[in-house]
Amino acid sequence: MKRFGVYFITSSEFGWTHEELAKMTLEAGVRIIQFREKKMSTKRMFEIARRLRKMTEEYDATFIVNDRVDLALAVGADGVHVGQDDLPVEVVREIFDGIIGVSAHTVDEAKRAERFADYLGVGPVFGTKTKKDAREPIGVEGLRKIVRSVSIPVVAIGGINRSNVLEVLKTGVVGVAVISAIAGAKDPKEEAKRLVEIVKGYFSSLTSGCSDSDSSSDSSSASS
Ligand code: 3NM
Repeated sequence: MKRFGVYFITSSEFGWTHEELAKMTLEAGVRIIQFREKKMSTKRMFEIARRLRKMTEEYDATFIVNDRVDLALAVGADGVHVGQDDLPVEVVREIFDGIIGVSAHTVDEAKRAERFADYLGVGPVFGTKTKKDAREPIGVEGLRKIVRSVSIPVVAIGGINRSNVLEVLKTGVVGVAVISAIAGAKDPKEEAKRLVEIVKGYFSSLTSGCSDSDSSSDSSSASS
């Protein structure tokens, strides 16, 4: 697993379908898509997830299903992402042979998940309206602390957009997970393109050695 870059999470709450958002963001250069849906029937979710699996395959992109290991297995997703209140990650590891992501909000949660997870989703970094039960924002410093405390890749989440993405990247994360900055934009494809460009630019500046990132905490080239 290398850098994730822009990790887009689909949502049906911004006037677009999951498929429309996936298409626009894949065309914009996003290469990791998570299907996140809390309200639909399992049957409907299965149909959508199957289509997203096909679309991501066509773009050679990684496909992750949120919460639902059963759906991830049923559609052949590359990965599943679970929260602190979902199936315990050690159980997911026993039944799912793919990429496993876990949400963590504290150093303790991060360290506990680290043994079984492939990557962590850490946040909310900033305030977010998208997740109704989101915890208090941890801020860039809170994020940096967690990144430094684990040796697996970290993806930052929560209120991330074009104007704050660079300070987030400098903590050493491998990517930024985004919903509203893209799904809530007037032109999601254009917004995704811009965000992808900024993130790519940042990572290539690291490779060419001309960034002011905190190299002691930079795990963004982590591989697993
Ligand atoms: N998980 P936006 S915050 C899905 O803290 C989700 O674990 C979070 O959406 C966490 O980019 C969040 O619109 C919402 O803020 C992210």
